Amino acid sequence: MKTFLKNSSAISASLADLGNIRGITSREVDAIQKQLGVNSIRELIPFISNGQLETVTALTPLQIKNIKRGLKLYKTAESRFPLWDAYLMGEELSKAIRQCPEVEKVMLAGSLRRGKDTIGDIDILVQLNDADRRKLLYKIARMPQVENIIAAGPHHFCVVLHNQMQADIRLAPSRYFGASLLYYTGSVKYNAEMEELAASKGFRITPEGLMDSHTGEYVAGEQEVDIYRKLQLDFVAPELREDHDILTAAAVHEIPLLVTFDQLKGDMQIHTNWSDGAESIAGIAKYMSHAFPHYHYIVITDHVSSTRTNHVLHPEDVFRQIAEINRVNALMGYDYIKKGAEIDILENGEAALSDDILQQFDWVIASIHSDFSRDNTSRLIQICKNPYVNCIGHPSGRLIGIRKPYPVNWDEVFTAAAASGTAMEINSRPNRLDLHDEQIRLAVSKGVKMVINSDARTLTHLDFVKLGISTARRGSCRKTDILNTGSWNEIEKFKAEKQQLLKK
Ligand code: DGT
Ligand code: CA
Ligand code: CA
Ligand code: ZN
Repeated sequence: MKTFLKNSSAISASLADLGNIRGITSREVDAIQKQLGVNSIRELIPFISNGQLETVTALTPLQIKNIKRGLKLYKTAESRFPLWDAYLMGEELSKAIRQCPEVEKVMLAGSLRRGKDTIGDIDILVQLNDADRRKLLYKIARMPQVENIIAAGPHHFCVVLHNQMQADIRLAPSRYFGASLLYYTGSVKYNAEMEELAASKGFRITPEGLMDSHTGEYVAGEQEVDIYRKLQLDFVAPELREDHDILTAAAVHEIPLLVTFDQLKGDMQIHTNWSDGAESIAGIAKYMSHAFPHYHYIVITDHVSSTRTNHVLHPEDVFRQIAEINRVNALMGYDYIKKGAEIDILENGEAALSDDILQQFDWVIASIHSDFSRDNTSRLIQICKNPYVNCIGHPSGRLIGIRKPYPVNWDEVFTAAAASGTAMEINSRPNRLDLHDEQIRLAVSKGVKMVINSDARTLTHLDFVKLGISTARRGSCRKTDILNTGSWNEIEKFKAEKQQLLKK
């Protein structure tokens, strides 16, 4: 399929050929040409999006399905990809593109740059000299990640990857790189709001630059911030460019200064091989002290349960685990590892472990692991009243693409959490991202403290916190809203305040 690219002068002709669709027969090509009047893949794509391919009578439903599969036009609601997978692939492609000497700059755009929880396709913006376009296309076609190039215009390549993701690679010169980045970062709704605001000030926003509406002249566009400045707006971080009136805040300089990854001082939910994790306590500590040098502490939070049998730590083994943590801390020379637990919330909202056990831990996360369909408002409010429960884990219970969140009146739960001094987790696992943006914004507005955790089972999972950070940023969190940007002393203070308040 990629051999046609060996001769680069044949690129445009071959790309236009319907016969390049993997597995298509000449009879099928004929039928499409006759009935839809299209001659190229690029012309065909709109007919697929609007369902007209199905009207080609000479094609059976199976043939239609195979043609779509051959093109891998998978950008549909059912086939969105987890943010983490798209992030890894986006970084990998960007790195490969950056290595081409003619390329000056590469940035991720689209929903990936905004940190949305699922991604339809990857958007990449490349700055390069226009004359080098063909060279770059040739190199992209030969990248091991790329299966097929399905469209190649003068400033846009659309490629299908071997892992079935699709990527839009767009080109822009330095003169309007920022304007293109702004446009292709989106969201569509945000772009519409920006366009309206620009129009009210006498400008037109285009991917080629901010233009004067009257003269049509280019005004700004090298960097995104140049355009914001011209419009007298604060810069809006990509994570905030969604459907929530952020431009009003930008106009009056009330954009929050968002939390960043390097502000995190520790990870407060990590599982080890004492319950359902793969790594030893010593192994995790050794790895983390190198891989996350800015962390001051980590909290080991194995599942502790007296009723569940598989992959849990039994309460009678807690003291052995504490002894092991003490041993590793002694080797490290300070109390780097804190002793935590993740416990179940019972049906009636009580903790599944008794107070005397809970008091052994430095940090207790309580989570709902049963009854996922009922309304769990009262259960979550009840657990907040336990003085030894410090945080609610993955509070909404959603598993993206698998399980809907259970019904909860978040207004009431966050009120209870703020009043009791119970933190809420931003769980960073790619299929959780729980709480998510809108819930976080509401929680923070009610004064709830948030904790960003990896909930790792393996060493590679520890990187998930990057997703927790982008999710927190989407929820408008500042450094001060995130408990684990503080020192361990501050966390001790947070715990003490709750115990003081709820003393039994
Ligand atoms: P996705 O891929 O479904 O996860 O979401 P996005 O936001 O990455 O959407 P995508 O890839 O279709 O387009 C990337 C950005 O390009 C989008 O966020 C905003 C901009 N864009 C695309 N189509 C339009 C449009 O029709 N109007 C405007 N104003 N902007 C658009
Ligand atoms: Ca996209
Ligand atoms: Ca796209
Ligand atoms: Zn859990």
